[in-house]
Amino acid sequence: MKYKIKLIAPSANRFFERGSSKFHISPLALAVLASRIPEDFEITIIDEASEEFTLSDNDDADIVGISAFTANVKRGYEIAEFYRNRNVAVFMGGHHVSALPEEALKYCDAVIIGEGDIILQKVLDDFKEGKMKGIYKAEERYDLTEMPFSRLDLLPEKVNYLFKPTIHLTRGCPHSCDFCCVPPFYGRKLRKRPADEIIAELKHIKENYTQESNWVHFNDDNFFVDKEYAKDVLRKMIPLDLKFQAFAGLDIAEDDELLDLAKQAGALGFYVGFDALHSEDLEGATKSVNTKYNYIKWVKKIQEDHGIPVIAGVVVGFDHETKDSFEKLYEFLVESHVASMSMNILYPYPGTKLFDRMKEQNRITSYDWDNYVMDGVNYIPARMTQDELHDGYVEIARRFSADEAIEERARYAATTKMGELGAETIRQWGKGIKRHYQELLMGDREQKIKRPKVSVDAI
Ligand code: B12
Ligand code: SF4
Repeated sequence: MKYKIKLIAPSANRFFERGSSKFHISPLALAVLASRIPEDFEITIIDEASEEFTLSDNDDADIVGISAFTANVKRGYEIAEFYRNRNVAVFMGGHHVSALPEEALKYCDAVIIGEGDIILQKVLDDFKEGKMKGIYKAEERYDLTEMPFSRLDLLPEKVNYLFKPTIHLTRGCPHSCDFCCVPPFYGRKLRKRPADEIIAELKHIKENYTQESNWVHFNDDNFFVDKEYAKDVLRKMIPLDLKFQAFAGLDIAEDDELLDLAKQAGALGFYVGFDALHSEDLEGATKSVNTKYNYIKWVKKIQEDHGIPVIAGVVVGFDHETKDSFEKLYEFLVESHVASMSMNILYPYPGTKLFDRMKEQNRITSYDWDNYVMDGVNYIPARMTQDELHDGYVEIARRFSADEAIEERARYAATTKMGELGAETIRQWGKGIKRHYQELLMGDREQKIKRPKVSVDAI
């Protein structure tokens, strides 16, 4: 008889201040971990934010594994306690519990710190012997060779995921942005899957999961850190006839060969983090258009010369910013003609240098992880109030997702190498961000959570 293992990605109690807990993002971590589970286990993956799932006394799981980041960890703890109270073995992993394992251990039997791929075997062996308990730490970094194909077949079929199917090629990041969990978690050395192994998995994905769209999403923080490696992968991807999106740094604009290859390999858009290039000096980072990196020129190069739309990854709330910074940011978004935007308020996530610094400065205003919603403010900004930060964020979102603004971007795209396809993609993305920002953020501002009213004088 097989052991029944349930891998759960909890929903967040809410993802937005207004309380929505639906957010359709496929949990790649669980599909990757499932590929490591031996055959004497029968695996089920539950993605609570996307499918119906009720905690039930009739649940027949023998063991439960829960993946959590900060925004969904409290729901994760509720689920863990539910099973543990019914004598089902429960273990947890992921970014949040890796940073705060002692906190997590109050709710489950075992916590895995770091990458689960290899250590999972030991956890499951201990479970079979009835001794799975305490903290397990992935001591060595996985070199990413001979990685089994992730078990995308176990993800809920009918969900219209924002990104699916997904794959990742690399781990680690040489930069050290102080708000980011990646360097402390994955290390600063970039590790890369062998190109041929990626191509084999991409073929498998194309045959089984892309349907007629041939669409795939790369979940790497930045697919192009090692440009020669990226070129090798891209060259080998061309015959596969895929379409893809990936995260990138703006420095790709300097490499025409790379951009040509990306286009030929099917690049439909790049999420570009506008802070990555300032990683060594975030305090001095500025969203002004006159940075030494000359953002506008580079965005234009990627979009106009190579026909690949850029989605700006923007974080607001850094210490150098004031309430006047929002206008400059919006001007930049308009002048650069970025095709779309993904904007986040700065977060002091546990495990980051930013968290330690803000904690020491007594600037963190909430340790209730349910408040770490996408549009929350959980710290005292240095040069504006919390409300000024939130209002500035909402105002940018409102302007950027207005119909005229979307249409303006689409019209511009049609006049460049992005062409009509780029224009149509921008309209589709526009609908997405409009839904995302306008319905969820602006809908009923009365229901906003009450955050402490703190002024700049308080620090
Ligand atoms: C791609 C990505 C996205 C994409 C797609 C996400 C997806 N789920 O597919 C988008 C852009 C939509 C996104 C959105 C968000 N993201 Co994101 N994202 C990432 C990124 C770059 C890669 C995630 C990934 O797929 N990695 C590949 C998998 C295989 O790795 P993994 O998830 O780390 O899992 C490994 C280990 O963590 C561990 N593990 C994980 N779970 C478990 C469970 C068990 C039981 C065990 C044993 C082990 C284990 O083992 C796995 C294999 O080694 C990471 C950064 C990073 N490199 O991790 C940020 C990251 C996960 N995101 C982050 C955040 C904050 C978010 C948002 C909340 C942002 C926001 N404020 O809007 C949303 C949440 C959306 C959601 N519901 O997932 C943070 C999480 C920090 C935290 N403490 O909460 C990260 C770490 C980036 C950062 N800021 O530092 N994200
Ligand atoms: S460049 Fe991106 S992944 Fe690397 S440390 Fe900075 S934010 Fe994190």
